[in-house]
Amino acid sequence: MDSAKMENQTTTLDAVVIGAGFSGLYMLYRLREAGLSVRVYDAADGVGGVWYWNRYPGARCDSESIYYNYTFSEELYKEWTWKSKYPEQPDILRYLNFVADKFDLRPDIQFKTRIKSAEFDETANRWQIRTDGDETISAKYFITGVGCISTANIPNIKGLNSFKGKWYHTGHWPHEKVDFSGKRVGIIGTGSSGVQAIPVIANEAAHLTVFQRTPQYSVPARNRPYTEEEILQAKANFSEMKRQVRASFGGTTAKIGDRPALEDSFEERQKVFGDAWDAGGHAILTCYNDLLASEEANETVSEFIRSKIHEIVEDPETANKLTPYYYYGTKRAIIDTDYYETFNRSNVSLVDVKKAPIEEITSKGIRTTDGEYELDVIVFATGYDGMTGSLFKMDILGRDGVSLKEKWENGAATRTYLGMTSAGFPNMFMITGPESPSVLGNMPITIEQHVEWITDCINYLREHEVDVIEAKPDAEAEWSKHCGELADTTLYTKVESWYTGANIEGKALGFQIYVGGYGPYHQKCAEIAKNGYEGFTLKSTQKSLL
Ligand code: NA7
Repeated sequence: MDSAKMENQTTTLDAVVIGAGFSGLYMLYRLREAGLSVRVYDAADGVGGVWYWNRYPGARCDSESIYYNYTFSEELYKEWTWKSKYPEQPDILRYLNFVADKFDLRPDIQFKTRIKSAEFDETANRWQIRTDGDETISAKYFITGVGCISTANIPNIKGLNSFKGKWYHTGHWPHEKVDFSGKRVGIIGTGSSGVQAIPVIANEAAHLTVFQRTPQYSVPARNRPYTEEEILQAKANFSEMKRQVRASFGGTTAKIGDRPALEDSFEERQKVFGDAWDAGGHAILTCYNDLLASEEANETVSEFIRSKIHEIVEDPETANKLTPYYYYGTKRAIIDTDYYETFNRSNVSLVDVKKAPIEEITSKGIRTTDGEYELDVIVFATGYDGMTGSLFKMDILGRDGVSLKEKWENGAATRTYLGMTSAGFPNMFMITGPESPSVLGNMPITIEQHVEWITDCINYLREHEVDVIEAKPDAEAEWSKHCGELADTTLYTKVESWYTGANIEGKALGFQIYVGGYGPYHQKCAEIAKNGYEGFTLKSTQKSLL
């Protein structure tokens, strides 16, 4: 189907959606079902979003497969079968391709096209959107599904161009296999991507040198194939699972402990943490109800993981270098397969680049203040310009030609209403935008809620002949304040991480995630809709409704 109209070289649509990942695919499905003409644009030449680009060795999701799904279609849920507890990148990409085929989404997706700018035309009450192919699209609704971590961060290290070997970023991995056999490989970065890639690359490379700036806590994933019985049970339990995840704190059925950590004795806590460690995954973070709120409580779990690092890593000096001291869980909690064990291998070495920083990349490798490391390949596992990076890459101009970047002072003053809209940017919606719960949980669940809320909102506007919806500045200020106050009750704001923008040189610091949990957030959004879109100004060209 292609219901776009071409007028004077301008494509006219009801809605433009950016991104063909989990967000964009579902948004397309819903809006098309609602009878809108809609087109999704994506720079990639296939669906998948971050899962299209993140093809690095070991890439895997840290949400359990049975929850890392769309839940809007029971038929879809029952038709797809996951192989293992934590889905690997090729499987997730296959899943999203399966979804695109099942719902015949591709005809309304324009691949290999990047949106360069979007400007709100106040006379026509429409968005004028331009692509990198100089196509202009006029759309009533402008919807971003650009993901929270999709703009790669390649640190500005002197000399990269002079490097004679090959280099890659984990978020822009080649489609063909990168052969590390017999190679001297260096990897910079030990976040989730580095922790997943390191054991896999170490298995293949002649030598792997890990350049670590901040040591990380990581907990074994204990990934394994699902049994047939588990799959049958998950499918049979679909309706109950869907109900639970949508009302939950983080988009899974995981229960949060019912008591503070210090209510238990040291021995009791060791048992609780030990059981969670043995079970694997993120269970350890939810054993008690105050691990992310109380410094003392957090220290108990942090110290437990530190003791595990020292148990696993044979060389005490390496174990010391690998030992973190920030509050566990305030940077994205990582789960792994044999991460710490990998440092017992004779072909792996660890370089502390906080102590001896990287000075430059030379033609032969990486030079730190301590010496030069000769390498054939450099892997940047250096993360992303999160939350706002992909939004700021486009020139989004709202009322009076003010750009989103200007309004948000380059991230220093990010203000949204519900993390989905921003005053001065009418008829624009952000799926999992800043100040929504987004990355603090199992993304597909919160994406579905956003997509459904946006669809309901657009349907409401159409039914009530409303041309323009726009967040009121006071409602937005209130929401941003609320998000900040909630965040300040946690330890998240006390640690530098990509959540706070601290990983990007020169980026303004600010914690931009709603920490109140998926369920309560979903309820709040539903109430606002029920009250006739409280906090928004709704205008029609004939009449002003509010
Ligand atoms: P992360 O979690 O942002 O990790 C990036 C890593 O790269 C981290 O260890 C950084 O150290 C390190 N880094 C970044 N810049 C440099 C420079 N200039 N020198 C040395 N080391 C550097 O990104 P990931 O891709 O691993 O994971 C992103 C998310 O994807 C993850 O949270 C999941 O949600 C999925 P630092 O800690 O900043 O000192």
